Amino acid sequence: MPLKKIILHRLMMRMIDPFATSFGTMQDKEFFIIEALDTDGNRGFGESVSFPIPWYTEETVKSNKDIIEDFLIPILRDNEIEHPNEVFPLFGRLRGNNMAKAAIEGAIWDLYAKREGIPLATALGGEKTEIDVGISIGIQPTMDALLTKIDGFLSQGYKRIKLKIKPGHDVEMLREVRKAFPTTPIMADANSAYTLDDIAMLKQLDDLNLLMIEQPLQHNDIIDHAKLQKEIQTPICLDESIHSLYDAQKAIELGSCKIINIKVGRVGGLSESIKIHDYCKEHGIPVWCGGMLEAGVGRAHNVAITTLSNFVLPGDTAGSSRYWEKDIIKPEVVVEDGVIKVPTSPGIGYEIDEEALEEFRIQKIEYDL
Ligand code: OSB
Ligand code: MG
Repeated sequence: MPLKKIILHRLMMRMIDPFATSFGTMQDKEFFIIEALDTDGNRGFGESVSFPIPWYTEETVKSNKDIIEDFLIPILRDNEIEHPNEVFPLFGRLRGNNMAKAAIEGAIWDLYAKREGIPLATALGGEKTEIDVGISIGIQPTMDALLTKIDGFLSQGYKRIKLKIKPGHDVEMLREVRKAFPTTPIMADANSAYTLDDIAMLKQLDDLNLLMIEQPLQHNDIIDHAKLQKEIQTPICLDESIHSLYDAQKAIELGSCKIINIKVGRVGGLSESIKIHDYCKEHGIPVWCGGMLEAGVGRAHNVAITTLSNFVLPGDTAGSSRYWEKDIIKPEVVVEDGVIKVPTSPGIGYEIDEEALEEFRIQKIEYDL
């Protein structure tokens, strides 16, 4: 691929509602859109999903910029790339920094699919024409507010509800929700808020018929999760602990989880996501696509990867309007009856809304390749 230039667009967007988890509350989202240009005038787009504060993983918006500028751009300058599958191995000499790597790789995948004239989903080997989606609801100030939120999202058609939990806001809250919504597919996400000392509480969740509990224990752990999974019936889904195919293999071998949440940024990109997907499929482990409160570009990538066949559980890829007054793509991602129709035009299948990009942009940096 005749790569010509990489552009970093640093954006600041305000979410309609604050999003509260066990690790903190977010409303203003600062992130990068990465644009990859070739010498033929094609433009591919990726999105970096790191947050300004390193409370989900160790990466930050600033660390992403440094890694991209100091290491990833020089690698792109020094190497010819025929296919996007070559990008992650080229970056492989550098440890970690998966979100920085994934943002660049994602832009190159989009560029590749556009050059081939095929949808990104097709380029990735996906076959679904529409995907099922659920919704992740942050911790709410009151029980009434929470029940109203759930009701509203169910009437919009979302196929499963994910509720954030933390110590003191867990089993009783979930019991009340289960009472109000006896048959709704519900799951809980702890974002690493518990330890094995909390096993008595975690066992009580078994009565609530939850689809799964996501990342109850420490963010890099697979040992204690294996111990916990032996003690509880609720399937454990790992999020934070899985950074690579290697992690997925070890977690499955140990019995640390029965389900895996794949986030493209967390695992270093689409190529590694496909590998994890394939390995999980061979080993009978269902996967679903997690979210990082993405704007339209990252959202479009999530839609594309979810078209692979083992994404059998509804993901967190909600519609643009759940987060943003105005998104940066045209059309926006729309959810109807709990499904998103997969776009059929080349690449990510959504156009960049150039006016919106400019409106939200706080910095633009260009790197010639
Ligand atoms: O743990 O899945 C998570 C948001 C920010 C950081 C971590 C997580 C989340 C979500 C929201 O659950 C998913 C989304 O709607 O994008
Ligand atoms: Mg999670």
